[in-house]
Amino acid sequence: MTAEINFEDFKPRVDAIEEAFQQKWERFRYFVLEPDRPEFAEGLNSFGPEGISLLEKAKSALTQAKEFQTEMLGRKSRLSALRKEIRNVAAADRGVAGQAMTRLELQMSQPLEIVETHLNHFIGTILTRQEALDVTLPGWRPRRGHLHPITLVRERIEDIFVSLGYAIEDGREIETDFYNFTALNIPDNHPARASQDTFYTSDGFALRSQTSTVQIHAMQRRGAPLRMIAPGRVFRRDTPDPTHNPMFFQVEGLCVDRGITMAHLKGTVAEFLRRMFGAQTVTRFRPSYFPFTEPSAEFDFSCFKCGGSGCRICKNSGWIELGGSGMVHPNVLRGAGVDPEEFSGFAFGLGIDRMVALMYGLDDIRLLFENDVRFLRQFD
Ligand code: FA5
Repeated sequence: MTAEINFEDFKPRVDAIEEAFQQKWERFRYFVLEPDRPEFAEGLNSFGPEGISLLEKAKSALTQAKEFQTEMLGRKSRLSALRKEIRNVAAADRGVAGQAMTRLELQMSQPLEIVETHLNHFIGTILTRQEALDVTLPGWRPRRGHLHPITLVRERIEDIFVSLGYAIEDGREIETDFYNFTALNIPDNHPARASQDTFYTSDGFALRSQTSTVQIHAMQRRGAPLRMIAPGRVFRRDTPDPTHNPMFFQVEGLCVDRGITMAHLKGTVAEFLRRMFGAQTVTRFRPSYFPFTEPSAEFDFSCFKCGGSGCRICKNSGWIELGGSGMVHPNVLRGAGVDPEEFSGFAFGLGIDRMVALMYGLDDIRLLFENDVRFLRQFD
């Protein structure tokens, strides 16, 4: 049987628990204050490093307060162990010992309960504020996109030719040897057929190297008479530089009818360029050679910047080179099923990318395909 203990011996053990409580309580004492008091937030500072948010600190304080409560008042606490000893206290002292224990228990449990309630309230307020939605705030307006400069110029070219009575044809980007070369009167040994100049697929198709291929498709499909333009992408094995890309855009033009002459070609190109660059624009034709036209000519127009006196854009020549043209070769008409005895026609082709560069004063056409939004935004 255990020896009886009196209150004198029991009391120091109660005091020791209280002392342990007081030491740790120091950190939690701010939280019995109302959570909107500045001291409350200050008290949280010891619950996490400087950088973390008040919310994180409050969550950590709440976890630690719960651990503290378990340590002091839980089943395995010193208080709980001491409570079991009460029956060993001498009967005369048992009442006071019991009262001392109850007082200590309340002294610890009540403030800790307040601390937990306040911390929960504090955390709840922050979460509500974070999730709050101000329905009166203006919404985010999505940024409107805009057309690429090449598309802008292509559409302008299309508008002009549609108003001159031309249809718009859509061609294929992958072509057979026949459409890319043979039907265009390009002989078997012509350098353009070499793989140094043209991209071939492994099964013998070629990426079209010019929009002239659409001439053949259009004549085969529609027959003569015919007026069409065909804007589109073309591919050449050119090394990129300020005026070359391996992929670029051309516009092809074709007019086939009875009695079409070089005069119609010159009149059409001159009218197109006047509408494109202004009434003062002058056009000139220089003799040239293309296998699919005879005679052939390249055409230039007077510089839209300096009007012909010479500047940086026209490299001081006063003229800007734009494209190739000519009277459609009888072999091409015949190959596409049009009788060259009855019909004649003219064709022309020009590069859109260089035209865009000239119009917007770009000194490098590679900018057009770098997809740098800082560059593209300028065309909004
Ligand atoms: C032709 O492609 C002919 N098909 C034009 C033609 C059509 C002649 C109908 C007669 C009848 P050329 O190879 O010169 O021609 O190219 C025409 C235009 O494409 C050039 O004036 C130039 O503006 C543009 N061009 C050529 N190579 C490139 C390139 N690598 N990058 C950007 N533009 C280019």
